[in-house]
Amino acid sequence: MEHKQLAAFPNDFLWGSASAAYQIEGAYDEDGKGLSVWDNFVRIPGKTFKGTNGDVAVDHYHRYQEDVRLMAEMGMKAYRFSIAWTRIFPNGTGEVNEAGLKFYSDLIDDLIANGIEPLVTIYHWDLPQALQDAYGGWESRQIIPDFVAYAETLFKAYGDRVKYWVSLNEQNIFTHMGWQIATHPPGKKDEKLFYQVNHHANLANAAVINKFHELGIKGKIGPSFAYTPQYAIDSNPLNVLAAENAEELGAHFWMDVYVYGEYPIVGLNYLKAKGVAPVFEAGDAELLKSAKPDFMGLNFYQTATNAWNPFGGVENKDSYQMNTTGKKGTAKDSGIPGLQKTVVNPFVETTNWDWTIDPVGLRIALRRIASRYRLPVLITENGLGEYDKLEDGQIHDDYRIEFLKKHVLAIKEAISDGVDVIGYTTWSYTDLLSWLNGYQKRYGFVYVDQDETMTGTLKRIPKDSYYWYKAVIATNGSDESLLK
Ligand code: BGP
Repeated sequence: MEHKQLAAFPNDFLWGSASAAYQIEGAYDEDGKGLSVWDNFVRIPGKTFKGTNGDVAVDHYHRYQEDVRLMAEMGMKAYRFSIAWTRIFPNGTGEVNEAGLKFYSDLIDDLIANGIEPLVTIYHWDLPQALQDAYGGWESRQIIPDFVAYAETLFKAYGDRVKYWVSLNEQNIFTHMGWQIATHPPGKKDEKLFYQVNHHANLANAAVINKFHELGIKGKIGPSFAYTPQYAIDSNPLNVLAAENAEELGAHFWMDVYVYGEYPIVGLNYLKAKGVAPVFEAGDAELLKSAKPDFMGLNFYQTATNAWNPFGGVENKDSYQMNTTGKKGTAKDSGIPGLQKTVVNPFVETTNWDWTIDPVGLRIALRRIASRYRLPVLITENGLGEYDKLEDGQIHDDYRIEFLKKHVLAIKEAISDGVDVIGYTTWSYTDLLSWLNGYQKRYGFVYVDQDETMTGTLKRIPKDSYYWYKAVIATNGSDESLLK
C-alpha cells in the first residue's frame, strides 16, 4: 500500500549498530578467556577465507573506548554487542572469570555515560570448546542448564543497566551451518542430529527467557532470527507452493516455536515422514509453551525466490555453495527435491557476494512478523557487505548509503503500515571479521585498517556512511531527503 504521508519514527527509536564478540574483540586468549569452538574451527585448513581468524580481529578488546567515543560523536542511541561466554566462564561452567565480567561492565558503563543504550546478545555462536568436548555442546540437553546458568550470571551482573537482551543470535544459521552443511563448527552433516540440536536450542532459549522473566529484571528479551522472506518466481500455483514450503521450513519452523511454543503443522509432519523430527522428552512441550519473547529480533539481509522442484529435481543442499570470495556470480542455487529450489529473481540486484538487495523485502518481513506473531520487532542486523577503497584517507561508500537509505525508508513505510518497530541496529559498527569471508567483505560505518594478512594498523576511519547515519539519527529519520 502507498501512504500519502509517512508516519514518524517513535521518539525513543533505537538508532544503532551491531557487532559480535568473536568478530571484533581479538585478545582471544587474554585475561583468563577460555577457547571457543570458533577459536579452534578457524585453524582447520580451508574453513575460512584465506585462513583468516579472530585472534586479533579489530582489537576492540583494547580499543573499546575509542570505538565508543566514535559512536558518541555519531549520536548513536544504541549499540548491540555480544558477550563471549568464554570470557565469563572459560570452561563454560564453574568459576566466574572476574576479569571477563569487568570488561563488559566497563563497556556498558562507558556506553551509558555516552547516552548509548547497550543491547546485549547472550550467545553469538562462540560456544566454549570445553562444553563441546565434554558433551557435544548443543548436541546434549546438558547445554540447557549450562546456558541458563551463564545467562543468569549476566542478568545478575548487568540487569541493573541493560534493558534489551538477545537470547540466541540466528539459531537457524548456526544450527544449519554447524550440523547440516558443515561450514560452521562442529562441521557436521547430519539431518536428524541437526533437528535435535535445534530442538535443544529451542529449549535453552525458552528456559533463558523464563529465567529472565522470573528474576523480574526491568527489560526485554527476545531471540534474533535470520529471516529471509520467500517469494515465488511467478503465479504458477506449484511455484507458490514451493515458496510456502520454503517459508514453512525456513521461517515458521523457528519463529512459531519462539512465540507459540509449537512447531508448525506442515513442517513437523514433513520431518516425521522423513524420520528426522526432533525427539521430545517429558516436559519439553510445556517448557516451549511457557516462554514468550518480549520482541522478535530480526536480522534481515536478503530475500529468496523459489520454483517447484519435484522428486528427481535439483538436489544441492549438501553441496550448497556460498560465495565467500566476493567473485560475483559464483554462488550456486540450492534445492530440495519435493519441496523447492531457489532461482534468480530478475527484479532485484545482488552484491558481489551474491546476496540479493531488496529493501521492499524488509518491509514484507516486518509485516509478516507483525501479523503472524503480534510482537514488536527490533531489527538487530541489516547491512551491506562490500569492498571499500581507501582514497586519500577517506572511504566514499555511496553504495552503502544507497543500500541503507532504502532500508530505512522501508522501515518507515512498515511503521506507517502499523508495524511496531522499536529499533534498528545495522550490521555493523566498525569493519570486522566476516566469519567465512575474511576482512575484505566490509560492513562498517567505521573503516578499520585490517585485512587478510591480519597485520593491519587497526586505525579507525569514519566512512561517508558514518556521516549520513549521523544526520539520519539527528533528525530521527524525519528528513526524507536523506532517504531518497
Ligand atoms: C549474520 C551474523 C553476523 C554477520 C552477518 C553478515 O548472519 O549474525 O555475525 O556475520 O550475518 O554475514 P557475513 O559475515 O557472512 O557476510
